[in-house]
Amino acid sequence: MDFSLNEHQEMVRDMVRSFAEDRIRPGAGERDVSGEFPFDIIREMGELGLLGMMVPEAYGGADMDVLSYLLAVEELARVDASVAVTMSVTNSVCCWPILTFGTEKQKERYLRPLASGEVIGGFMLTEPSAGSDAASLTTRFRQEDDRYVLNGSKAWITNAGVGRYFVCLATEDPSKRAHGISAFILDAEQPGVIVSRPEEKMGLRSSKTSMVTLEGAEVPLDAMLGERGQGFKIALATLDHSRLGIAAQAIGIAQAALEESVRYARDRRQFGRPLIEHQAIAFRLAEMDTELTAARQLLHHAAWAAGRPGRHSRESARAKLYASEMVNRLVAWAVQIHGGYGFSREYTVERLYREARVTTIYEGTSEVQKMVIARALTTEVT
Ligand code: COS
Repeated sequence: MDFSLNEHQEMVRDMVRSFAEDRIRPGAGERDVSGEFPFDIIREMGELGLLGMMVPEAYGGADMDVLSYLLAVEELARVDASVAVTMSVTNSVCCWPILTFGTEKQKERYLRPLASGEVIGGFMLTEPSAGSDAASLTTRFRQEDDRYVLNGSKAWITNAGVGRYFVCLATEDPSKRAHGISAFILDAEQPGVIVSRPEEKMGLRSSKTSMVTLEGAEVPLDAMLGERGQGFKIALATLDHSRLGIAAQAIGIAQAALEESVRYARDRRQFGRPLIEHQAIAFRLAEMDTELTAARQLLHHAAWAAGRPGRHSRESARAKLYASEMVNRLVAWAVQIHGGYGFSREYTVERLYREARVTTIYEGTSEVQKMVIARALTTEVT
């Protein structure tokens, strides 16, 4: 068993790390306050191939493996989780399902602009009354001559207002639950797509998230993704993939929390010596390092599973569950180590504390991840 990264993966990690340090870190704190979306940075990331990382070169992508993508997400999140989520959403819930379930024509048409960063992508599943119970969604579609027409409300849509192409789930009959749902590639640049004011979020403040109302939104017939009635399976397979990105985001935030804590514990003196020479603090840092490494190994194992044929729902759920719960413990400890300074906006750990919070919630709560894992257990144990 070899735990090392290959040369290519190391190169991607190093390249993203230096881009994140040079271009993203300088304005991260300011953007957190202003909520300004970093269009320039996202465009540059497109030029670097970071928005279509797993898209083959034939469609303008960087043609990289899942682990390279996850390393990139981690490096971005270590510096600015808002940028990381904008990037991971475009890669994993927009490019990935189009690549996996799309027709040749759809791949040619939608992946190229997404992979180059010309446009940003997203995913419209959640609704005001359909969160964890995703099959209860009520956004309706009907066919009208040469197009589908969609009506309903989508909630918590990341990249709404800044993105153009969205994989959108809608039903032809809510009573059919999962089996009535189809997936569409929706172009948000049309009058039938109405984006509300961005949500005022606790963290990830410079990534944009809004409610979207579909009022007669039109989708051409050839922009249905996969077969009619297969949308729910497409959505869940997409989430199996995208949850890896959220785990990577959690790991990046945790890495930053650990680094900030070690630095602070080395510099800050109390009772005549640096904090790190107090066993209570040193042991806490050791626990942080261990939990972080455990989460990373679980994620890399899930990335390996994702590269194999068949479903990897349970591996993704475990990685996302553990990493997101882990980061919330770590950021709380990081704030504690910083004492009063950790409660101040002047210190990065305050932002990390807020950024971490959503990771146990979006792309499936911790409770949903446990449902996925527990269901696998019930069928596995005889
Ligand atoms: N990949 C592909 N197909 C899947 C799947 C997966 N990971 N998981 C389930 N399916 C299939 C099932 O096999 C079933 O198909 P059949 O009816 O043909 O047998 C169908 O999908 C319905 O599955 P199930 O009955 O298990 O669906 P549930 O309504 O019970 O939902 C959970 C299961 C809770 C796991 C799902 O609703 C979920 O993940 N919810 C959270 C949604 C989420 O993450 N929201 C955040 C949105 S993005 S911010």
